[in-house]
Amino acid sequence: MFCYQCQETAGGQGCCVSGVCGKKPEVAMMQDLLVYVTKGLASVTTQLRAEGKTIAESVNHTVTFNLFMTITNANFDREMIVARITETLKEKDSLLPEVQDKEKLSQAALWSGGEAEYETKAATVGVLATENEDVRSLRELIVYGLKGLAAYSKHANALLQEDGDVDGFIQEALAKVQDDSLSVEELVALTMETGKYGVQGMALLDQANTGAYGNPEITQVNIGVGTRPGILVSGHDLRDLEMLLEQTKGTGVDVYTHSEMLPAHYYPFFKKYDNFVGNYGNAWWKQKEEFETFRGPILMTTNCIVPPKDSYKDRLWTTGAAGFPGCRHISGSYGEEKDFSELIEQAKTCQPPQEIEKGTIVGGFAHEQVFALADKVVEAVKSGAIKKFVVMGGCDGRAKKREYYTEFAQQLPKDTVILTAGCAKYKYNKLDLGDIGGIPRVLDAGQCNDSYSLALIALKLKEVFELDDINELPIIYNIAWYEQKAVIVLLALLYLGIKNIHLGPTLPAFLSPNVASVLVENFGIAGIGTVEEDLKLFFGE
Ligand code: SF4
Ligand code: SF3
Repeated sequence: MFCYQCQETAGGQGCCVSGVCGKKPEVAMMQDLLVYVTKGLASVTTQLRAEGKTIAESVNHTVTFNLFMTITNANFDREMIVARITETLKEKDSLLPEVQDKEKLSQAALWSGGEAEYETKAATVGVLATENEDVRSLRELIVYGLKGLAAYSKHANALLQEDGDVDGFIQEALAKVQDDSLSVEELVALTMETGKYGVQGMALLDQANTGAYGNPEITQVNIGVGTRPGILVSGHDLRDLEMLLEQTKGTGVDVYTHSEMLPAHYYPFFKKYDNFVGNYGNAWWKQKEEFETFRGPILMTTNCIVPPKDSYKDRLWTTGAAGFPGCRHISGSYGEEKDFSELIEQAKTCQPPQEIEKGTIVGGFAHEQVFALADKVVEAVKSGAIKKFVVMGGCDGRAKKREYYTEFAQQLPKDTVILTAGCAKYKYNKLDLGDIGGIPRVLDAGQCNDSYSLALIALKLKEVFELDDINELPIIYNIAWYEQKAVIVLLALLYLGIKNIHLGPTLPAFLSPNVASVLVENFGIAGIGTVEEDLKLFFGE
């Protein structure tokens, strides 16, 4: 196996023996093959579109679902992945006869085989199949961005929102990364275009979420526990949460959020459920301790799954693109009502969660809420009460080096406000950082996809202050990354023209030295230093 798609990759180089995330080589190989056959399908659909044909929504969904399954920590179930490969080949083979000019198709589009051949084929189609290091780097940067974009599209699709342009682009880009005739310059341009569609995909998801559940609003979220048994929901899929809340009504079972599901509390729609008690615990990587003490069933709607301990494995359930061998999976396609009854029955037999924290945390500062506070914010900037905003969104992770973000938040000058989204916030959202004239110093917009809100807020401030360039705003970007959703967020910010983003705790292993220098020269991308060095760099103090 070879995988270097996430920040925790072995030795900062690549996982070759087994994944630091727990991904076994036999799973990694099948994921490589799933990506390959999905590229083949994308080559076919892209050619069909060029020939004037329309592609069915179900085919678009196959592509996004497949990519989502290969995101870090989403799916560890080899059998599920093998089944997807078989289905995808079948779908591709049924479309193939419709293509008029087969010369335009990639090798992946023309390959087909039975399960017995998967292993041998997988060994030839991984990341290292591209020999030129810079081409490989750009191809993977694009594919990882597409994985993030596919995940966000899939969440929007779950709420029956579609954007055919985004799907068309994902497939076209997948077709292009197989094309050996593309130059490095063309691949750089395709990277930027991926960012453009990243913005469009996040906008689609924002519309889907706010259309279904209202605009996030300032909310105090309970981090303590109640006295009844509970179900813990993690991941990013709000539609799954809605179905679970409906089905737990009046059952005596409470529902709590974990990690990336926390922002669900900010939506007006979910406030009507009396049994929606609060948020339990912290970011994804604390699962081993927190799922144990939770005592009830846990539903993983997406990434990030930490391979479970035996002590709670029978309480861990997956749905959607998530999967783990030996854990029960709840099926249900787009628009279908999923049946959570077994999980709810299990909850009834469990002890209430053990209290690990008490109190509340505040969030809900997505675009509309911040726009509603715009006068106050603008006044605070004009009066000098707020000197700078610091975007500290992105992912959390286990690396010790990430303590940097806690210290950085603590040591920031008191006239700065942190804007955040994603699970990176758990590094500082329980510190008492105070407020500036009633504006909390940590404004949490929501999930990682709600980084879109942060971009809208920046654009709004640019308009209010009548600036020509978004980079003239008093905003610093110090972003943490872990998996591929963060890659699409980064590409989206670059597309919006944001420069001098600091990315940590380490730069991606998949950036070759040459590709990294393109990013440094054109966008001023940089890593992080020590807290002291960086505070000096940003504030000259
Ligand atoms: Fe390694 Fe990350 Fe790939 Fe897992 S996802 S195998 S930790 S690079
Ligand atoms: Fe977190 Fe996975 Fe990235 Fe969605 S839950 S931000 S790491």
